[in-house]
Amino acid sequence: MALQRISAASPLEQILETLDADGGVIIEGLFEVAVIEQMREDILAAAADFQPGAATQGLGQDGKAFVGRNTIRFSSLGRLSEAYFAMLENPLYAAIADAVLLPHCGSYWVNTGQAMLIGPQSPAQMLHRDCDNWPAVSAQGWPDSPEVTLSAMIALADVTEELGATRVIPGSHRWADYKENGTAELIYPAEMKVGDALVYTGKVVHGGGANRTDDQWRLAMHLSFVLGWLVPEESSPIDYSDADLAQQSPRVKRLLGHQSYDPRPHLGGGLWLRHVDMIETT
Ligand SMILES: O=C(O)CCC(=O)C(=O)O
Ligand SMILES: [Fe+2]
Repeated sequence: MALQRISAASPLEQILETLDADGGVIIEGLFEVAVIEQMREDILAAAADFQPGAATQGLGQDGKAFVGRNTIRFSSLGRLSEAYFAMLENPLYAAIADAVLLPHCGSYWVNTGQAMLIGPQSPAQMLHRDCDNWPAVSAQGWPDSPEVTLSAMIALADVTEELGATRVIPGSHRWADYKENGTAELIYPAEMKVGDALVYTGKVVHGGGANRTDDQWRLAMHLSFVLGWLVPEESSPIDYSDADLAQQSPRVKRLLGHQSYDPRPHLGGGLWLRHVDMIETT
């Protein structure tokens, strides 16, 4: 089954219906090319400081195997590029995240914004579900458990199957068995032009593709959100000081952990408090 491609100019309802039906959708032109080109330039300038295969995802050798021997990854992208903050303000991605995540939380925050550069001659990444970062929540009541995370794989330059386009199994977000990750015949490569993004829920099976070229890099970045009552992958709250974010909007401050979590209108308590009080944004 193919992933659907939808223009960013399409009605939100149509995008949400497709995402709900397939678990992922390619949104053409989701991000402004000028913003993405700035991001690409800043990511490429920083990439020389990071060794291929060095990222551990916090899991040592297991994490390295997940990331890949010739893949360069790094995060804290707002420390490298103003473009990151513009991406966090993207109104369509915000509307999709609101629709998918706010039924389960008072607010969500950044899970990670991460450069994911797949080097030449890399094998495909193992197929997986991103919601498996929070397995107790996701496995309980699967496949009707809450959506915990929403991700975008964003093309920083054109991404082809040969370069290692993300492979997705449309419909796998509804499979009866949470542990079933499918097989290669079911995958669909999310080929994209610069500025397009594959938006997918945490429940859909996917993985980075093989880079079969001898000398080209797959230039993409990942930007994901997670429910505000779960711990994100990236420690944004300590990566950015209050002063770093002084000029940013309340939304960006909240996304980067500079605001407490208020569960309302859902049940739950206030979280991420300072001196038992709410951290407010202004
Ligand atoms: O690099 C990619 O295309 C996908 C990476 C991914 O899915 C992950 O690391 O969770
Ligand atoms: Fe993933």
